[in-house]
Amino acid sequence: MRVIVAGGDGYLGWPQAMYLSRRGYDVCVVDNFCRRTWDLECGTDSLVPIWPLQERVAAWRERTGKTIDMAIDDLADYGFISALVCDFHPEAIVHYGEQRSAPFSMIDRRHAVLTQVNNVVGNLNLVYAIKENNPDIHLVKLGTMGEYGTPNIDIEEGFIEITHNGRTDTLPYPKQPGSFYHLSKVHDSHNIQFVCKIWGLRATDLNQGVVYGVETDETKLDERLATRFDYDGIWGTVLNRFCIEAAIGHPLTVHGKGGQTRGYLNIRDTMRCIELALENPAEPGEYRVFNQFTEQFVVSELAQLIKEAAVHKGMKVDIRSIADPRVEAETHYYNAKHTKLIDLGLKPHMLSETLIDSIFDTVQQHKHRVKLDRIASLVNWRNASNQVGYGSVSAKADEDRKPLKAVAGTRGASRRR
Ligand code: NAD
Ligand code: USQ
Repeated sequence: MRVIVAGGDGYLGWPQAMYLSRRGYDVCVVDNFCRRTWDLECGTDSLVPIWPLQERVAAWRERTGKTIDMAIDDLADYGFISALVCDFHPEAIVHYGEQRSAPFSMIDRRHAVLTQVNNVVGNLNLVYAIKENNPDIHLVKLGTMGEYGTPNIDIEEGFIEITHNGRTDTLPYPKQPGSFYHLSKVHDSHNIQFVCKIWGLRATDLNQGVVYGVETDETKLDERLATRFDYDGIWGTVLNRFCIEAAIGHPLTVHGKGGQTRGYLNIRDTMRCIELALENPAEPGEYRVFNQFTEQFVVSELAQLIKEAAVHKGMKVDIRSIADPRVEAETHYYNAKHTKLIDLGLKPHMLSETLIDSIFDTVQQHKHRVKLDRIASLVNWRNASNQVGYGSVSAKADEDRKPLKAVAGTRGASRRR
């Protein structure tokens, strides 16, 4: 099968491209490297060194004899994406190519707008490119469990049957997202559902939970094939952050009461879920939603699990509650259904000491690269103008915000090249 992986230079997109290539798919990755640019802006970096995409692809060919094609451009450029779909003839598009950090989207107005324009426009361009070139292409779109928020009832997979004033209907499950990023995913879902209805497109919207882990069978083959591993307060997700914090002797940063419950899955299961969606495509006109996670954890329970695994390896670990920088329920009911991918054949990797140990092994190897001043959660949801830059950049931004405009200009210039 021929597949475009949009966002194929990212944490999940790059290992996904290799995973599919190894199993005989013809893969083309699309990326404009905006994530690498955002790292430069935020002073953040992957814990594990990541090679340029061109070198990754060359190393993949050297190791496996297989080719992964590359297309370097912005999904916001419709001419580019439409020409690519026309030339590459994909049967499916896996769409990972969005701004994916909730804190980044909550920095200030510019980052909220950037997130929603980047995500909503890129996704709209993809569905138009499908409609215009081959409406039979299956769109496999990465959404998020955070679209649902934390309602006080069970969370269904996409739809809920409601009886109101004596009449019954099956309706999209109510959405209560908790950041401008999570909101962008809701907008995407609505747009995708709409085009399935009006144009008969086929789409799978994967409401994925928080991903953890850094190793797949493919990333292990060569250090040049490693994927990124974020730990900072903007891009790092909670379980990955706790592992790194434990390894460097930093207290585990539990937000508030730590009663926030979320769905989690190992990066290896992400790879397999996409394969399952591709192997079992939606029907023409069908918009389907799978909840893509394997286990639920309460944040405080997760901190305790990581602490126990770390202590077992001889580390000394403290858990510290810090004032929650987000506006979110710190304790709440949470019970989300997630049977559809299991029914298709997913065999989950459950979080165990072995899995935590393998993350610790990677962290030990690279912990000298940790930038200690990037660990704090610097973005507060209650502020409309957070400062996350370094020294003089922050001071200047306080004064007249020119440095942020300068950064925007740099990105625009690199895109035009
Ligand atoms: P990432 O930031 O590591 O990768 C995203 C990639 O997309 C980057 O390489 C970036 O350069 C590229 N990209 C973004 N906008 C683009 C554009 N306009 N044109 C071309 N390329 C663009 O993120 P990730 O962790 O790999 O997440 C991938 C997807 O999975 C995202 O949509 C995210 O919302 C979703 N997701 C991630 C997690 C998680 O825990 N990491 C959980 C649930 C859902
Ligand atoms: N949290 C802490 N301490 C930390 C970091 C986070 O207690 O140091 C808490 C947060 O307050 C939150 C929970 O842990 O309650 C999860 O936070 P996170 O940063 O791990 O995840 P989130 O911001 O929701 O975003 C991540 C990915 C995003 C994806 C989402 C899936 O960055 O792309 O969509 O997970 S979900 O959470 O299911 O919506």
